[in-house]
Amino acid sequence: MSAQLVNAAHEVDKSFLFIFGASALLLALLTAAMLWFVFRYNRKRHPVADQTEGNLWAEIVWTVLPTILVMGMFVSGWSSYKALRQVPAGALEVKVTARMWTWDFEYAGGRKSKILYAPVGRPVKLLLSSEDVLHGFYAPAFRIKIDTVPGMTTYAWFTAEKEGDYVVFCSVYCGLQHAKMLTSIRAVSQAAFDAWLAEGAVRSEEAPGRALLENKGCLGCHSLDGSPAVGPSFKDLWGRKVILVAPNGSKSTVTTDEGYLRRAILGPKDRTVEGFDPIMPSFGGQISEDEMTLILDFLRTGGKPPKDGRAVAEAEGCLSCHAEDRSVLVGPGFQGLWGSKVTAEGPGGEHDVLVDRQVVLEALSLPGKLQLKGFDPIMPAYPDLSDEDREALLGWLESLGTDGHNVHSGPGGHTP
Ligand code: HEC
Ligand code: HEC
Ligand SMILES: [Cu+2]
Repeated sequence: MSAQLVNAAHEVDKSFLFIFGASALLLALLTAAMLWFVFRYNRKRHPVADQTEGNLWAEIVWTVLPTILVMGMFVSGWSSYKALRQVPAGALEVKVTARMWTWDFEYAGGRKSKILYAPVGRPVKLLLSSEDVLHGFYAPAFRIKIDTVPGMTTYAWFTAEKEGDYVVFCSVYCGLQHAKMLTSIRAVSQAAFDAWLAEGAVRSEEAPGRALLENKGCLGCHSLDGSPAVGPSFKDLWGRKVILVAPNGSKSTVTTDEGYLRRAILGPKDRTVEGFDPIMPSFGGQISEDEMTLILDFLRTGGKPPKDGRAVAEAEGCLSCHAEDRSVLVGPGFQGLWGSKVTAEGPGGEHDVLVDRQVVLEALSLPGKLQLKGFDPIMPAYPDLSDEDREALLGWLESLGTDGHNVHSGPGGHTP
């Protein structure tokens, strides 16, 4: 045996065949001997039993033969075991993380995936661990089955010889969705693999929120389409009312706003959603603030592209009083408004105000509160804007603003 075996699976097969063959032979011999004794020494042919004591040859044969056989099985088993444990040099390393109830794969360079991509003909070394309980990585096509243990890294390797999809199971009973803890190994040509690896970084940015939920394993327990799963579906999660149950059984109703969702994800949780088991792991320390923003955005918008703020402004009629550029219609032009200083007048006289998120929110809910100098107080209130529309509008205004040196004056005044 050399350390450069192309594929340990063949060694496993050889060993299996040997042991199977030896067992089959033994079974055949024993059955034949048994039948022979039944025939030759039954009561008709052999009414009186012989008493035989101490047959040296028979004792040698039944000691030596089985010993040889068992040693043969050991040697062949050992050689296949060695092949499984000796990873050829130059193997591609992939990090495998098991968690209830999904598999994550991470490649050099940071690309992650939910199914294991492997180039045909190249040995792949798996470095396995678990985030929660004991699982087992079982890929029968490649004759590997190895435990994944929390807090410990185990390894295994394989070489795919043909392109195709090969199933991967979890081999350790690990809870409710154990049977669904499936993934596959997708063997592709080296060229296709390289292309996939290169394209990866770009593609995972397309829907970063969704990719994150997938990478963090959330989608193993939460559905996106409203279908029932281990946890509540993420569909329309934002802003709904949920009933929470405390360990002592008392119930309370909360609205799923940002603060609540943060706590639900980062824990520690003192209450669980009614009708569900308290098995959601707490992700405190595992989710950065940037990632949290992406997740919350995704939960809020359901991954739909954000609404176009300009379209909202048009639909709500803002553009009949406000121009998109700096020109003044009935109200100040939107361009450059955000982030600029405006002069407001009130009972206490004139004062400068910086137009920021707070000011715009107020303009939409209590337009009379801040009265711009030189304009008529006719800006209507928009108390019924949906959160989504309001955020889209704010985003759009912000994108038009912040050059800092704007002067807005009323229709009677002069435009800079
Ligand atoms: C092992 C399964 C599991 C995983 C993994 C999991 N959750 Fe949960 N999650 C649950 C269960 C069960 C509940 C409901 C019980 C409770 O409140 O703890 C829940 C509740 C929640 C809630 C509150 C939902 C509501 O209706 O109030 C949010 C938000 C949430 N999970 C987000 C996440 C996010 C984000 C991730 C990934 C970072 C994640 N979960 C990973 C099982 C899971
Ligand atoms: C009927 C005309 C009219 C419509 C429609 C209108 N505005 Fe105004 N808006 C004004 C006038 C006039 C002012 C300046 C007087 C004032 O401050 O109330 C103003 C002021 C503002 C300001 C400056 C901040 C402030 O508190 O004064 C913002 C921001 C603004 N509007 C945004 C909007 C948005 C967004 C919409 C659409 C959802 C909208 N406006 C619709 C007339 C209008
Ligand atoms: Cu498992």
